[in-house]
Amino acid sequence: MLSPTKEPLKGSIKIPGDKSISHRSIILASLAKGTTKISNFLNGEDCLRTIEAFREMGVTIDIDQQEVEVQSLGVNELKEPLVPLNFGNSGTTARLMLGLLAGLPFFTTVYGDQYLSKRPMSRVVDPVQQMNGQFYGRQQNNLFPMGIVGSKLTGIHYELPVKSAQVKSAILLAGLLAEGKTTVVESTQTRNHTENMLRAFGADIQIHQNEITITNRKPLTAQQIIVPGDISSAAFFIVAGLIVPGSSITLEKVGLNETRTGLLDVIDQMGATYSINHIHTVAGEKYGDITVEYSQLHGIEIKGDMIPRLIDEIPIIALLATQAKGETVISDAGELRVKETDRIAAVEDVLTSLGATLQTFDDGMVIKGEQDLVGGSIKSYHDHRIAMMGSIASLITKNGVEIDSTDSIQISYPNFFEHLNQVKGEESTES
Ligand code: SPQ
Repeated sequence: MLSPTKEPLKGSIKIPGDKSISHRSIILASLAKGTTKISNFLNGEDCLRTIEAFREMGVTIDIDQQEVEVQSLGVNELKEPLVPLNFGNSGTTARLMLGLLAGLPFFTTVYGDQYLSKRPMSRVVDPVQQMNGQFYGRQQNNLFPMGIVGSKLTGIHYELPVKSAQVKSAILLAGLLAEGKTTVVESTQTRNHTENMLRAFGADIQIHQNEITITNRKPLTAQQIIVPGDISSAAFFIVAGLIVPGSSITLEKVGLNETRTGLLDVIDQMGATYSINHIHTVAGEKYGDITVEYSQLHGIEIKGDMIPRLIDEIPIIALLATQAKGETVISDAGELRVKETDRIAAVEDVLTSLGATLQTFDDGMVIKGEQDLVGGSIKSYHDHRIAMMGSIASLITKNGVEIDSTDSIQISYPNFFEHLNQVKGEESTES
């Protein structure tokens, strides 16, 4: 049982490394000849799946806490894996690797857990098939498990029909191995970590407004990477600090890439008191320290181009909205239905179980605040972001929160409970 807090939240937390950037650092380091050193790597379950996949292809990867060393002979020396690759719960590993494996000269089989096995892959398979990729999966090549017969790919010009950084990245990685030019056009910008890191590794990548073009003219060269803290993980403590009376928390070295900072714009519009200090940039990625104070907030509308900039934060924003005066309307977020679980349905179930009322619809929800949360038993749906949202909610409930399982939190924030207890001023009892 997670009990409500009696005291304001205080202190400073060193937020773990960004999940999206950690995945990409392993992928590009494995394609580059030489030794890449990665600091502040997210040592969580999803990123470890990406590491394991490349180890099966013959890359030497040593990991010591948050420090990783990747020694690769380069993309041309990757070996056919002897066993099926297990991507666990990781959608990012799945989508990015499909793009890459399609262009490598061997056969691979891939699979994931029961949740990943329900997530759509045709969004990647369709464009990469147009590049001559060959996939054999369940339900017309839409679902895992899947076999990939590596082939010679040819470049394409592709307009993304879905606002997805994973699809964009998969096509760029396929383009890195393809003959000719590959161009991806986005109607709304999604997170651009793949582009930033490809550039840092020396790829031939050109960006003109919303068009990204890659050719395979240049081999990648090994790098030193520092991964900023994950703003999607910081989000839980940003919201905690805003909703627990009297709180003041600092989140250190958090990634501030503008394709990810929609939450900061949201809290700004809601009237939050917060500041950002010590800003630096490494390999095109900005980071800094975020301090939030307990604030009186009001509801706002969240939609359109803002959505990809905060898609993973919507569950915790929904909790925030229960504590803001007036109506918060979230729309254009239908993508939430195909995440680790249907996050619109899960948010509705969790908040309702805790005593809140909200209305959901196909691509969003309406929440009227302020509402008192009684607390109770909730299901996490084996979704890390739902489990962490429920844990943060416990702080402001009357009776506390019982979660069926918090194991999924290992996916993106292994020391979440240590940090939660730290800001509560309590000894760590759960991890
Ligand atoms: O890896 P996974 O499971 O897809 O992770 C999630 C998350 O909440 O951690 C989504 F469920 O984040 C995605 C994000 O939603 C990570 C990501 C990336 O690293 O490229 C991009 C987003 O997904 P998408 O489908 O919009 O491209």
